[in-house]
Amino acid sequence: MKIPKSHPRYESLMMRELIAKGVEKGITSQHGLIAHGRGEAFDYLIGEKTSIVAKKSIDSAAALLLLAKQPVISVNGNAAALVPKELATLSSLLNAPLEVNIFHPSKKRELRIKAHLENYGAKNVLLPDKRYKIRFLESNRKYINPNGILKADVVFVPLEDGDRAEALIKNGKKIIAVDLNPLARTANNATVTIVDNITRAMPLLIKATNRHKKYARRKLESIVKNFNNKETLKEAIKQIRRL
Ligand code: PTJ
Repeated sequence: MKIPKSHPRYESLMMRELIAKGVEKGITSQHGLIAHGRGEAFDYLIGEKTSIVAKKSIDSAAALLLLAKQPVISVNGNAAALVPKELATLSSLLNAPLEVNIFHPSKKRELRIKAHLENYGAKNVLLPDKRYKIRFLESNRKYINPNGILKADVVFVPLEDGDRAEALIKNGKKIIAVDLNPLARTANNATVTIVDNITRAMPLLIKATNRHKKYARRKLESIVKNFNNKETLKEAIKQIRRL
């Protein structure tokens, strides 16, 4: 469907279009439509723009990713549909693999997500391997790649389901989440939560990573040390209440 640029909800409608197309192409699950709707509701509440707190989280996320020994970017059906190019760019900037990890099991969808990311320039896309799993998790998301999440110290997990974020933390990983819902379990379990739409957060994260690449390690460490996720979430909730 052609959406006129002059439409007051142009960006929001374009996102819906990407998600709907993702389902048609077999990249996004049907449940992804519902998850997107939940995200939209929270986006409306935060004013559909990146807040100052979210910008701080993005700074801290970039520093944490640059300090990581083995960062990995986890990709599900929604993230792949919304920001494939940005995921590929972040992956090459950090020299970090993208790892397909989906909640609703489908080998076919995993392969389609991988091909879709590669179409957008991704060079290193890993798939889960049923011989390897993380502990403390029952869902399909427990299966991981031995060269990806298994070895990773920092995992970037946009649009997560709360269970896995918690399990990854219990497995000793640091987690960066992007979630529009500051009350979500994922948001509360993550090391750094970016309360923003992934479509706005990804370009800013790429910019911050490029900027921070020039910083000394000590400066990156101090950015991470001065970040407090609980306070960030409290502030994000306060902002919604103030509207
Ligand atoms: O591809 P799969 O099988 O892995 O499935 C992916 C979904 C997203 C369907 C699955 O992980 C799921 O059901 O997720 P949840 O539990 O509904 O959580 C999704 C979270 O992402 C919710 O807290 C939403 O508010 C949030 N969210 C949705 N869209 C966006 C978002 N956050 C940031 N940007 C968005 N565009």
